[in-house]
Amino acid sequence: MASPIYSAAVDLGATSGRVILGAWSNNQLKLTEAHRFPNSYRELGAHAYWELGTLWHEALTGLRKAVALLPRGAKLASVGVDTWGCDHVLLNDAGRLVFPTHAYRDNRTQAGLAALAKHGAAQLYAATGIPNVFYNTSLQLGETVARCPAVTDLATRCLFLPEYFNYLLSGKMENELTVGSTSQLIDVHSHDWSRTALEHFHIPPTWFTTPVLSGKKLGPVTALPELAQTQVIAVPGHDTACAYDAMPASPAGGDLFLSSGTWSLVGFENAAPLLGPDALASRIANERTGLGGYRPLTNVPGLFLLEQTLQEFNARPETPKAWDALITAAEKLPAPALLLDTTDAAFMAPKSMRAAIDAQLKRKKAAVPKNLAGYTRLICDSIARGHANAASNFERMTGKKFRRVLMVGGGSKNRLLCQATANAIGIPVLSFNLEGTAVGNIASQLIALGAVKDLATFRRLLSANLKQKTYKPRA
Ligand code: LFR
Repeated sequence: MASPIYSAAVDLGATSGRVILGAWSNNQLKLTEAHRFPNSYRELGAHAYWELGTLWHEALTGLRKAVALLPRGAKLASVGVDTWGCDHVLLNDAGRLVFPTHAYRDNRTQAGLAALAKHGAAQLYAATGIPNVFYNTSLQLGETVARCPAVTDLATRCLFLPEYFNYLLSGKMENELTVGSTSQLIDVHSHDWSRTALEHFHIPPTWFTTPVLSGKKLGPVTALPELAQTQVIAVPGHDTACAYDAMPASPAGGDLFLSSGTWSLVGFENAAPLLGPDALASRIANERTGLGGYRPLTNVPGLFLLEQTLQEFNARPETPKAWDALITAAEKLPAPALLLDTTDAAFMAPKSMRAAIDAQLKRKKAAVPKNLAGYTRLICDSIARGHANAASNFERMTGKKFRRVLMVGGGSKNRLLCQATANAIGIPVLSFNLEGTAVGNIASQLIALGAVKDLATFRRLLSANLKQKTYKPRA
């Protein structure tokens, strides 16, 4: 038996981060969670920022723990980093941060969002394939440059968060395509930055270099002496691109992908982008795969609504048993008479999620839920309706008929959400108890190391060993 190949995924989400150790042997991937930690943005005055020092500290702690898990004499071959999209740092050539790192939920982009909606959204959609959404990097950098113009004298580089962590690990500054494609600044027809978009937002083109594709070896880890022989590999830096790579998709097609977490990313892989007024009105984002393909998707507000509500009730279930009790109570309730419009701007970063939900219901003259189970039921059914709307938009625009939904991420453990999604779309949901983002991250490393031929091979091998649960649609 060949000895296993060990790779680590640093996988940072907006509400939690983890470092996962992958061991590949006999065509099977075994995952061990080395470290998990909470993450949240913090408000300072009127703005919201990420705590990068804390994230870096936790990433290093996780890597040390991953190394401690290795059998005697074994080496960590590689490490890759993925994070949520859009957020970025501005640096000078010496790698010093010259501007604080805002969180994408900061409301600083509202004026730009409204201005672009009035003028320019369609041209930018034609250029980048990305709709006008409040979190876009384009709006964020546009605001930075307009409000703090001196930043253009200080900054020489813009790195997205996974690229910044790659830099801290390896000393190499590189932009990468998948996370770049969340920005609304990549040309939808090439693998490079869009001049049209950069000019529109007055963003210096010199801040970026041509993005590398997934699998590029950046060099050995320089940040930790014990990892001096470990390669830093540029994996798909965008967590959603990693999650999509991990989908055990049928080679025959017909699968709709759903990565369910803070957001629900509903989409599929396609040879070409979906463009034009209908795609723009349906908020379809033509994000990119690690090798430059297209993954048209809709970003449906997801479990952020539930997470925030649980926090407010001070009742976040801490164990699987406690989760089960909450979900069982919610399932027993009658279906809500009216579902939420989860795209309501009031749900994006509310002071109180419960109050925002109640306000929408009152506006629509619907009764507010009586208890936490009631909110849980309403939120899950409403998120599922969002999934179904996205699916029917894709079918209308492409003439495709999806046969199954493949679901990964935290939400795939929530049977209420899985069942509601099957019911709302009317096709089976296959849920995989899979850390999709970490698996996709490690898949790219294994391919770059030559341990697996390509992504299709990885998916085939992965499917052979995956546990799945099927939710058939019910009337
Ligand atoms: C999910 C995700 C989404 C992106 C959102 C904001 O974690 O990366 O794909 O739209 O976060 O960046």
